[in-house]
Amino acid sequence: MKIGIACYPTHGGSGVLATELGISLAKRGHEIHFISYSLPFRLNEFHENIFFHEVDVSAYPLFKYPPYALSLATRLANVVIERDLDIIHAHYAVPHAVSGYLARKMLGNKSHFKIITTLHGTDVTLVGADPTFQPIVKFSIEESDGVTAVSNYLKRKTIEEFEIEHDIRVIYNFVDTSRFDRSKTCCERHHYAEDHEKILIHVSNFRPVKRVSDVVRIFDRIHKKIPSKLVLVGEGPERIFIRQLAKELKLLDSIHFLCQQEYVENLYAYADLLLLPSEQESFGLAALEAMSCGVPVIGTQTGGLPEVVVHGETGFLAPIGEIGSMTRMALRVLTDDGLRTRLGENAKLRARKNFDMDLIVSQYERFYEEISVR
Ligand code: GMT
Repeated sequence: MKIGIACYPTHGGSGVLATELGISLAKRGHEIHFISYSLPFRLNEFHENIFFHEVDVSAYPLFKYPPYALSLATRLANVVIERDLDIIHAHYAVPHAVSGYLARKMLGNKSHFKIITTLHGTDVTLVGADPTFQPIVKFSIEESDGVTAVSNYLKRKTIEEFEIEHDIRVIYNFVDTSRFDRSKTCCERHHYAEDHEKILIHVSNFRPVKRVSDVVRIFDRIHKKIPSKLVLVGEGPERIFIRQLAKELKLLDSIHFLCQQEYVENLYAYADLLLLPSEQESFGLAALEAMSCGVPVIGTQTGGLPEVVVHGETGFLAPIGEIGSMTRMALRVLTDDGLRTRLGENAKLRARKNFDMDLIVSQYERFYEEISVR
């Protein structure tokens, strides 16, 4: 099939997932066209069957806000015609699904491509709940030929939020378990911690919804009890405040602030625990990638995270903001080698059994086929 993927090119989960999906589909022989404002993260190597089409947005003085959705719609319509696409797969409803709809209207009978929209989370829970976007998010979902959600939670939430009657297929996020494998990665542990210290890790886009300050406060309590280091991976609006908090708590020497990492699996290879105390998480791709590397997760009972992390089996979940409980759970895991090994092994197995790339990409392929013949 010839598939256009419209996505954010950034390090957010939706962009990562869209890119990995495109790479995997290309390996299966499909022709993949990424359409975005810059080259997606994780796509910087040569891949056969993959093409990138950049969306240029003109900034005329009259435009206070350059209309990206319109430039994207125009580019999508061009690529559909030039490359004879069968499908546009929009990742994150706003603006990708809306631009896909516009492209279809622009082309009329010249093309019969299908629009598939994958809902990732904040497009429904935050952006979608905002009254300025709510009606257009609902419209773009209803006008898509096929809609997927990354968890059962997100499907329920979408139906509740938008009173959608359109069928929504749950297709979970996936991980390349052969790449996210502790035994295959290489990095020098001693760069991050002494032999006797434990390593905690947190990976996110540092938005308020991730509650990174809870990560630092949990670490503060742990650090007072056991020798440990915290590795913070990612960039985003909260990062500056988090650094300030770390300074106030006199933790700057014990926290490594790393920017976005292309090969985060190298860091998971030595991590003892992932902290993910998010306010909302429709799935939690970071949790899955850590689990695939055998790293237990301490997180919150929120959104779709319990569909990924099984409490007591692959990690522990607590109510949002319960720093005390999360600290106690983390200390248990860090000080009990047997428990940590058991959770890590279970996590690795769960990732392989339920969320392996091959398994989930096949589900997307079947969904494309189903929608194409409708
Ligand atoms: O808000 C974010 O964390 C970014 C967002 C994205 O679209 O890039 O992440 C969402 O999509 C990921 C991939 O499907 C999910 O794993 C994340 O749980 C989800 N984030 C939230 O729901 C907060």
